[in-house]
Amino acid sequence: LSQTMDEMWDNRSNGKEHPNIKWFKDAKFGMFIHWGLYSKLGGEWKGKKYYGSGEWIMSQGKIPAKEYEQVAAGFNPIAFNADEWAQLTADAGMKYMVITAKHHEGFSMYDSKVTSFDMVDATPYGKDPMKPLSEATRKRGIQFGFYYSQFQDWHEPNGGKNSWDFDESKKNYQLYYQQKAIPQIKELLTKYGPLGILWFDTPGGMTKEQTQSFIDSLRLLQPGCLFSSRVGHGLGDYKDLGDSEIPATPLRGAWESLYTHNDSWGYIQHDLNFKTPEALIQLLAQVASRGGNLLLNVGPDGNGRIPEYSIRFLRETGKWLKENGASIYGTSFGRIADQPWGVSTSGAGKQFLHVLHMPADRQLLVPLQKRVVVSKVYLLKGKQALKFTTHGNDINIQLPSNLPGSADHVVVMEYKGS
Ligand code: FUL
Repeated sequence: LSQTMDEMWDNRSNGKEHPNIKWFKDAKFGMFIHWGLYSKLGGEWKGKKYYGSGEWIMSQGKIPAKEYEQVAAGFNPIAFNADEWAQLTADAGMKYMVITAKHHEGFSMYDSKVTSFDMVDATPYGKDPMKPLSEATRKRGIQFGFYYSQFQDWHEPNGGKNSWDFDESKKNYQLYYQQKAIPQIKELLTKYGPLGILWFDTPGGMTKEQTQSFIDSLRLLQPGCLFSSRVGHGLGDYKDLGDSEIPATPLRGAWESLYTHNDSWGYIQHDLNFKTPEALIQLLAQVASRGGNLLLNVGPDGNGRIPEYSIRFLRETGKWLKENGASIYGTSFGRIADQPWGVSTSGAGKQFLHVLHMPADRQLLVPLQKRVVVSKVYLLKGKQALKFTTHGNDINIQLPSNLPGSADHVVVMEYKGS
């Protein structure tokens, strides 16, 4: 029997959804932040530039764990300002934040009692940035969550995937889980208030049964927290797609596409390939048209500054959302297949038509599967009514000729019937 990935996902929990999944499904847009020691390196080690994703520099450069530890001694992100990061997230129209508590490099970006390779003990900064950030974020009504690389830990002799330093065949993954990952995840679930999400990454070293009991024990600490599917074995409360992946057609259930603003998750000083506000708005509309969330990453530098381009372009995106948010938040996938002019999202009794490419003749052809009675058509911004005609099942909408430029003109089509 061939099951599509989508069907498998829908069946994974026997149709039982986490009671808190609603906020996630409605949120549609989240802030992802990759911040660690790699941010200080900025894609450069011993005078050599690296062009992969910044947070992989330790692996790319095969840097021994002991040597890499030294980076912490120079990590002093004094420009970090929790309120600024949280405010940017709010200004961008993002409804949740996920930040790296520990990435594959193994460094804890918070005050951990489990190891001294953490922000408080190992750096001149000496403070826990996650505490004020979690508070500043929640204060603005935004869900706060942590990314945690549960299996890959290149700093620990028993952690996953550091084979340039340690002999993989001699590793005791269970010991690593017991001594570092599990106690650390428990810290994250108990010291930072109610988390919206625990964003696991790169599973390994656990059977499905072990993963299930791992989840069960964590649930006791915060039953309300959602777990991402990268916990492994098809478990978790919602599905994360692959990095920078968008499905070609709608996908049911709760899920998330993850993209980064330039071409790297962690800060790289020589990567200035930032997506324009127009590109970000169109990406968000496309992901929403498939029924998912866009988790968009920024990579702050070693001083604790979010790149200027990210700040500017995210704010621009947020301006568009202020006027057009009704076509994104709380919507489900579009019922109209992709058209040359763009994509659609659905609200109750309406379709939002996202005009990403303006047709030269300003005619919007909307083919419908079946006949519906269209009662009203108007521009979402400004509510200007639009003329339309019906041809069989198709609707033809006339757009005004004097529309100012926009990455996404949203047309609302209200109708009776389903
Ligand atoms: C991947 C990681 O290996 C990357 O470094 C990044 O964190 C991305 C979001 O997920 O699996």
